[in-house]
Amino acid sequence: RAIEGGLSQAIAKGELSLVYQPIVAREELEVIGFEALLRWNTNDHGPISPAVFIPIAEETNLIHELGDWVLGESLKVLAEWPSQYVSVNFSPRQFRRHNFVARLVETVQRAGIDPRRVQIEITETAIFDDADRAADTLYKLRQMGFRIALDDFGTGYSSLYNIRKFALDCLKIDRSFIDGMGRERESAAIVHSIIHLGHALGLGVIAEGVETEAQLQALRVAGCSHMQGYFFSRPVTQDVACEIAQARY
Ligand code: G
Ligand code: G
Ligand code: MN
Ligand code: NA
Repeated sequence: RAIEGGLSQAIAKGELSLVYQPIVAREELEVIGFEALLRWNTNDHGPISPAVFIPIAEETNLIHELGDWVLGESLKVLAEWPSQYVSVNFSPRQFRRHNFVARLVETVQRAGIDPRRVQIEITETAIFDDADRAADTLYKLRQMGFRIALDDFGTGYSSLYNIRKFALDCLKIDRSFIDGMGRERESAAIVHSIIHLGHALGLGVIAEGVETEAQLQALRVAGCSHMQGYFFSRPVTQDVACEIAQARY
């Protein structure tokens, strides 16, 4: 397929880049980390969304090459921030790759980075399909000091019973629920439930897709610990991320 062919050359052609979106803490709204988000700007057809090309990369081995590039770049920019962590998305196949933990540890050590400044974002599908193996992988990562975030929480098929098994640091509430919060009682109820669940399990909760002051206030009242979204900042270039990180607003 055309996308697959283009993607296999995207790194060499310099068509890939990362943007970074701040994650803020609820009280002072200080920036405690950034999520790294991949962008592909093709010379021939302009930008293609990761929502389109990540699934295609997932079907082939290209996801590993892309993932290695993303991690390498994320660790480079991390060295320019005073204290923040970088939150990196890993697709299910990356997470299940042979020697995933060993490779990650080696890359991070070689870059001279403290694993506590690296957050691994995985989705429910990555861990609930083979729960025992995933639990073992997460345990090892956590032992090494990595942070673990469960992304898009609430949209998958997680068994709440199984979630106890996993060594997690935080849940990321999917932005569809934040979006619906002001309009539908159901979304608001789900947001509150996830925040309570997080507290009960000793996990942080990051609300994604916060776009308005009203959402920020509602989330604060509900006790949500961290937030991310256009209200604070869109994903920004490496240079802007560095300014934001230094300013610690
Ligand atoms: O940034 P945007 O909303 O366009 O991202 C769309 C989707 O692509 C999101 O689900 C996001 O998690 C995913 N994504 C973005 N960057 C990466 C990446 O570096 N690796 C993986 N595996 N997924 C990514
Ligand atoms: O699946 P994941 O959570 O990794 O996807 C993150 C995606 O959400 C990114 O593509 C990012 O650009 C997008 N995003 C981040 N903040 C907002 C927001 O406030 N509103 C909307 N609509 N999208 C957002
Ligand atoms: Mn994410
Ligand atoms: Na998400």
